[in-house]
Amino acid sequence: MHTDLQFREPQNQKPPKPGYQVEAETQSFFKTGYEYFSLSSNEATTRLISALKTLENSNPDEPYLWKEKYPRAFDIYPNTYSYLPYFVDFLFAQNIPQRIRTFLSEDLYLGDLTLRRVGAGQQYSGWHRDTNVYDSNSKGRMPVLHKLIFYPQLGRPSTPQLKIIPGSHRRMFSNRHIDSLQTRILPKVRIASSDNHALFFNTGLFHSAEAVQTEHPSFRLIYCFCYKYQLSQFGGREALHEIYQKRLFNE
Ligand SMILES: O=C(O)CCC(=O)C(=O)O
Ligand SMILES: [Fe+2]
Repeated sequence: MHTDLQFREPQNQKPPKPGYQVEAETQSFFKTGYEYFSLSSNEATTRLISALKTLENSNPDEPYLWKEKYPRAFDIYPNTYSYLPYFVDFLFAQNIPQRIRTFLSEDLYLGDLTLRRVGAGQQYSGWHRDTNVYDSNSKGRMPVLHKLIFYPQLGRPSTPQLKIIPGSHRRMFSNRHIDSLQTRILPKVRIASSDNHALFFNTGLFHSAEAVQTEHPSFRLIYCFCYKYQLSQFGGREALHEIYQKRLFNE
């Protein structure tokens, strides 16, 4: 006769609690959904910043051009990554792959990157989650992407760039209107332009771009990170995927 008796724990011996350890940074990232961290100064970063400064005053070299993606927001077209190698160099010079491993305890892959120039006027993008599920309709990429955004200061006074609501990635209401109430009542964190800081965040977090109120445009360098199997969602960027993976595993 079958009996499961042999699998029982001895009566007077409590089984140990399953033990596991989660790094403090991983826990913190899970809770807040973002990390705003200092960059180190190095040659690759200096090169990138001076290239951005040049682009502040001139158009990209032909055949590349600024193309309006949203009102007042222009991206380098047809893509940013092949315009200069500095955009990918920056990631490795700043140990971003290692940082991602610390925040998430796994590797992510680079799906795309874009340099965006935003001109003065009303904010081009208000409160949103890049991926949402309202009344069982989903919008945006799945699973949710993580982004690294660098808002360079380029020798100007620091200005507000983005607002985020810490922890909001863990708290999505299925009713859009109730969900958006969070943006009225919860504490926000403001991210300002800086040549020596960058933001890494879960894009399920509520975030909102600040209006540009200066004469000069404001820049953001946006990197989209995803799981390996999601790379196919970024059609036309296969060469970038290869460049990133080669460096990720060989450096
Ligand atoms: O341009 C910005 O500051 C924010 C852009 C944004 O919402 C995004 O990349 O998901
Ligand atoms: Fe967004």
